[in-house]
Formats: sequence, structure tokens, C-alpha cells
Amino acid sequence: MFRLSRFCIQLGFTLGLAACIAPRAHAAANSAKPNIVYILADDMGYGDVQALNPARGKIKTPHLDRLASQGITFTDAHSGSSVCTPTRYGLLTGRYAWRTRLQKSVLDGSDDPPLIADDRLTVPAFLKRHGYTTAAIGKWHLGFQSKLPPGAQPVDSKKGRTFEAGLPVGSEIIGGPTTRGFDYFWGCSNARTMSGLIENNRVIESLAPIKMLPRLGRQAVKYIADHAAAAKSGQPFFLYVPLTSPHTPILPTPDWQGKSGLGAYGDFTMQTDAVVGDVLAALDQHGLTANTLVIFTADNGCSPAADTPGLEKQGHFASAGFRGYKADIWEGGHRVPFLARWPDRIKAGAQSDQLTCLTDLLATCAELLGSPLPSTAGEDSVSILPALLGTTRVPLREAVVHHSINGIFSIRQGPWKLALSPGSGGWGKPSDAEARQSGLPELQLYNLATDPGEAKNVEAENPAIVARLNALLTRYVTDGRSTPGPKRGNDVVVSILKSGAR
Ligand SMILES: [Ca+2]
Repeated sequence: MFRLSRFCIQLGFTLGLAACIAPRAHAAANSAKPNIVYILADDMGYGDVQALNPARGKIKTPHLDRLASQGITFTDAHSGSSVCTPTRYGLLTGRYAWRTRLQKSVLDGSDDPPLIADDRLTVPAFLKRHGYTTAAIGKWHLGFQSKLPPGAQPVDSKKGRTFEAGLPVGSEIIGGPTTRGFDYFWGCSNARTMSGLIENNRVIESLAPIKMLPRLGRQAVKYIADHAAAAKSGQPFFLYVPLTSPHTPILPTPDWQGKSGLGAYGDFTMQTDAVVGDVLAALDQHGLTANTLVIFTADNGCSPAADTPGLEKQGHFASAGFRGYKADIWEGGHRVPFLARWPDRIKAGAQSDQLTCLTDLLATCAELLGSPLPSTAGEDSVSILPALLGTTRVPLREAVVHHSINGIFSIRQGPWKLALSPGSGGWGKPSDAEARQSGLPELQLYNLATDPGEAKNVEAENPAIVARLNALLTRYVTDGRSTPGPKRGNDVVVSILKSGAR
């Protein structure tokens, strides 16, 4: 639907068909701009949300369950990648991260040049153009560089810098979130190599990881309190909250330890749910709930670092029966919880099986504000607004491209999913090397409608489908975009087949 609208707009501008865009502009003008709160959990499986996995989920998530019951649940939503950095790039830019220099894995965490080019339109930059105040509170993990304060001595022998201990207080952050569309940033680089606690472009404190999650929650609540009055008098906010949990280090604070009865990961996930509850309570307290679009999702699936075999033995299946976990090309790597609530516009208790990708935020915001994107932005972004509002059940996306930690591609269209590797493409068993050793085919084709667990590879029986999906993926790569519009370049040469594949 939006592909058509977007085409319509482009056509409208080209041929002067004003009637083509009038209905959308009219619709946007009639509704107040909502605040947008986007909460991104780090390494949380589809099955970690109780409401999404009633049969095989054992972790209590009352606040996420409430969000689901008050809004819409998407059952076929995907992170752009099976790992952190590339998903975050796609979320904020509407472009698949495999079009950048990052062809696999993640950024190091500190002192990596920013992955988002300084002239690229981001979601917060777009929203700022439309009167929004913007903030990111949490884990950035999209690169920045740093300048140590005068007199500071590097202590890390590996890189000649101080990263393991955190950047010294007073260090300057260069190319960070406040240069990529955010008015305000409070948080850290990533969850593993702590950069120190950063406010805007300055390290303000060395960091004790165990305190990070509750502090992030308090900071998000404070932001809502500080901006409530302005929001009610016409200046909406966009608050992006990329949480550091339940990613490693899995460190629930003492008041949460033992709560789940499933070990540290269960406790930490419950604490994560409680932080979401605190944010929802702040919106209630300040009278902002009705006109705030809250989205909750995750940057990739549950990590094996959560001790997934141990959780499974206790009856908790973090991928809810989907195959694999974080890093893999299988569904457990990238099918994520996706809940959206906006009481003024979204029907409570709704469900949608729309195929969507986290890259879709930018185009969704564009349609929401009735303001078309330039052709140089959001090359892989499709508006899901009609699905959010329940005005269509027609598929909005032609297809979604998935990507694993090892840079393995997969493409999904309708029920069909083609993966260009013989194994997991990540950490799951069999790895691609192991799969090759045991003679498994170089390609995997699954029909997710009949085989959601990706148990039966049917590539040999369906050569026409394999060829069609391969051709579509190739076109998306070579066109530099997967949405209608002029061809664009990728930042590097993108190799569709990784080493060893045919
Ligand atoms: Ca992650």
C-alpha cells in the first residue's frame, strides 16, 4: 500500500498530480503529532515476552503484556540484522546496514568512526524538521570517536587507549548521537566495552554496569517529566530508549535476583520489563498516554549467553519455537517482539501478521506526518502506518532481507524464506562450516507457513522459487534500495554469496 503511495507521491511531483497526495496531507493535518517513545531491548527473544509465548514462556512480563493488550502486536517483525550495530543503523536510517562498510559483525564499541554518514537523514533529524524535540537515552553502539581530556593517559595496551576501563571523565565524543539528529544523549557506547557514561558529547562519569539499567529507566522517566508541559502545548518529543538489557553482562540488581526462579537471565528480563513499566507509568502520570506512540521491540533475538540450553531445560523457550538464537540467519536471530500502543489511533488488543522490518520506522514517520521522504533517504523503509492503524490487511512490504553476524543473507517473501548458507550463518549449530562438512546443501529454503521452525529444507524441490528470490535479492543489492525510486549506490561492493557458498 505505502509502496503505491510513495510511487504516487513521486509521480505526483513529476506530473503535477496534486490530487494524488492530497488525501494523505489532509489526514495528517487533522491529527495532532504524537510523541514517540521507541524502546529497544538488547538481545531479547520473541518468546521472552509472556504475551507472545504463553505456552512456552516462563518469564513474567506484566508491563509488556499490558502494552500488548492496550495496543497492537506484530507477530512477523524482524530486526534488520541478528546483531546489535547493523539493526540500530537500519532503525535510525531506514537503510539496510549491509549497504555500509559493516559487512558483518558489529562495531567495536568505542573509537570506531560513526557508521551513519553525517549527511544521511535519520529518524530524529527528520522528526526535528517537523517540530519534534529528540533524545536518545541508552546504548548507542553506532560508533563515535573521542578526544581525551588534557593530561589523560591511555592505559589500554591493546589499542593504546582506555576503553576497557572506560574513557576518562571529561573526554569529548566526536560524531556521536548529538551529531546524528538527537538534541540530547545520555548513555553509553555499548554494553560490553563500557565507554563511560556520556551526556551529549562528554564523558561525565566512569561506569558501573550493574547500575546502568535502573539509571537508564530513571533518566527516561525524567526526560518525560521534563518535556511533558512542552509536549502538551504543541512540541512533541521523540524519545529513543535503546536499553542495555537483557544483554550481557546479565546483572539484575539485588532486588531482582531470584525473582524469576529461572536464573539471572529471567531476573534481568523481568527487571527490563519493569523499566518499561516505569516509562509507561511516567506517560500516565503526566497525561501523555493517549497521544503517545509507544513502540517496544528488540535489536535481535535472545543470546546463547543467556544459557539458552539451561532455560530450555526449565521449560522456557526464548525463541518461542523458532529456530536458533542471536547471530543466526534463522528466525530466532531476527524475529523480534514488536508491540505498539497509541490509544488515540491504535485499537487495543489488535494483532497484525504484517511482515515488517525495524528499518520501517523512517517511512512510517514520514507517512504519519504527511511529508514524503527524499529519494536519498530510507532506501529500505516501508511505512507500516496502515497496519498500525488497522486500515489494511494487504501486505505492505514486497519482501524483507535478513542478515546474520557472519554477513549471510536471507530473503523472505510471503511464506518463503531463502538463506544463502548451509548452516546457521552465526553461532548456532550446525555452523556453515559444519553444515558443509556433513554435506548439507548450500542453500536453505523454508516455507514458514507450514514450517515455522525451519526444520525442512525444500530448496531442491523448488528451483523456481529459489531463482525468483535470488533474483529479487540481487536486484535489491544492485539497485542500492528495495523501495521504488531512483537507483542508489552502496557504500562498498556488497558480496551476496559469502566465502564457500556456490
Ligand atoms: Ca543486541
